[in-house]
Amino acid sequence: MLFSKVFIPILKNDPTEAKIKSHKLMLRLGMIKQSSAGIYSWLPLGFKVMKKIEDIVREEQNRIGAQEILMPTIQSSEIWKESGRYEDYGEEMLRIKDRQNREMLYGPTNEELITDIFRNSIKSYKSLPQLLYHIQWKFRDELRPRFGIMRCREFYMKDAYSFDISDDDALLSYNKFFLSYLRTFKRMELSAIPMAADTGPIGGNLSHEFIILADTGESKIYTDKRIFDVDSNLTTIEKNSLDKMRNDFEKFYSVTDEKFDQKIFENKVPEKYRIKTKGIEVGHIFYFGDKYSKPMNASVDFNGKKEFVKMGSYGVGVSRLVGAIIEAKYDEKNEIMKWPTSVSPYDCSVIPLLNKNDKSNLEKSMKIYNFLKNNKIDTILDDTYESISAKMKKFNLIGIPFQIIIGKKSDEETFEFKKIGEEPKKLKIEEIVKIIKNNK
Ligand code: 5CA
Repeated sequence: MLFSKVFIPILKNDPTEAKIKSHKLMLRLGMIKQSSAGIYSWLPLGFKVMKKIEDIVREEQNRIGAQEILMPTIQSSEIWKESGRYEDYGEEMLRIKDRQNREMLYGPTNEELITDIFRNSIKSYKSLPQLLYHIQWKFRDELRPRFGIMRCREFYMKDAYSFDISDDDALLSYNKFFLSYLRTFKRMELSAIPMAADTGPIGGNLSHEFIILADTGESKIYTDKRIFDVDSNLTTIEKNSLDKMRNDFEKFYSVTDEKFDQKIFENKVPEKYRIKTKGIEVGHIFYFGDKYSKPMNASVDFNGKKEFVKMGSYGVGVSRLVGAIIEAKYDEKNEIMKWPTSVSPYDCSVIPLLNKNDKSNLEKSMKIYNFLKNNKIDTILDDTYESISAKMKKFNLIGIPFQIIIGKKSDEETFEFKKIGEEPKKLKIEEIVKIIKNNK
C-alpha cells in the first residue's frame, strides 16, 4: 500500500483520555475508534493485526483437532433458563426483546448454545471426543469498561468447548488446549504463564488463566521464576506427554489473587524465585464436568447406559491480545513499537526521502515496492513529502519490524535496511527479501 492512500488516521500526540500505553498507541495510530463506552470500530491498521492474531489462534486450534463452527451473537433466553444461568449472570448480560416480545440476549459466552447444538446431534459415545470452537464477538456489559480494547463491552473471543465420556478423557482434552495455548502465545512472542485460577460465572473446579506479566495488567499474580523455564515444546498430543507437561508446570506455585495463600507461597517458593506482580489475562480454560450437560440433558449412549457428557470450555481474548502485545513490545519512552513479525500489520516499510522536483527516489522506491510485492512481502511505501525524520518517527511508532530507507546517498544496487530500533546495513534487495522471508 501507498501511505498516501491508506486509512491510518494518525494523531500528532497521545490522546489525553488514555491511561495505559496500549490504549494511547492504538488511538494515536488510528487502529481503533471508540463508538460508545467500551465499544470500538476497528480501522485498517488495528484490524490487520487482529486478523493475524485470529489466524494463529485458528491454526493452533486446528492442530489439536478442534473443528471450527460459527454460532450467532444473539441467543434465546430459553437455553440460559435451562442451565440456570439466566438470573445468575446479572447485569453483565445485555438482554433484548424481539418484536414478538421474546427474550433474547447478546451472548457473553456460549456454553448453553453449544450444549444445545451437541445434544440434538450426538447420540453415541463413539462420536466422542468432540472439540468445537468459534471466533465470534461477545458482549458483556462491564460496569467499568476501561483501557480501550483491554476491558471493553464488545470484544472478539475464541471460545472452544470439549465433550467427553469420562473425567479422564475430559482431562486429556483440557491438556490439549493447555498445550495449544502455550503454542499460540509463543507464536506471538509472548510468554504467557498458566496460573491456577478461580472459575467465576463459568463454573467448575479446575481452571487456568494464561497471563502475561505487565505492570498495567488487572490481574494480581503470585508465581515462581522457574516456571518460565519449563519446556513447552511438545510436538505430540499423546496423553502421557501432555500429563507430564502439565505436571512440569504445576510443580511451581503460580496462582491468581483469588487462589493466593501467603503460607503456601512462602513454603513452596524460595525467596529468590518469588514473583508478586500484575499481569494481563489473555486466555482462560475451565473444566466443569456435567455442570451444563446435566440440567440441559446432554447425554450419550454408553453401552446401553445414559451418560451426561463431561465438558470444558476454553477462551482466548483475540481482540485483547492486540493491546497485550503492545503492552509487552512498546517502548513508550523512546516511542518505538516492535510488532512480532507473526502479527505485524505489514512485513516491511519503504521510507524514502522525497523531493517534488526530483522523482528519482520515488521511482527507485516504487521499483523496490513492486519487487517486494511480487515476492509476497506485504509492504507499505511512504510516498508522502514529509521530512525523513518525521517519517522515521512515524514508522517507529507504527512498529513494522523491517525498514528500507532510501536516503540521499542510496545507490542503485544496495539499500539501507534495518530491523526497527537497530543499526542499518547496506544490502541488495534479494538479500533483504531472504531475511524478511526467513523471519516470517
Ligand atoms: N466461556 C469461557 C471460556 S470460552 C469464558 O468466557 N472465559 S472468560 O470469561 O475468561 O473469557 C475468555 C477471555 O476473553 C479472557 O481470558 C480474556 O482474554 C477475554 N475477555 C474477557 N472479558 C473481556 C473484556 N471485557 N474485554 C476484552 N477481553 C475480554
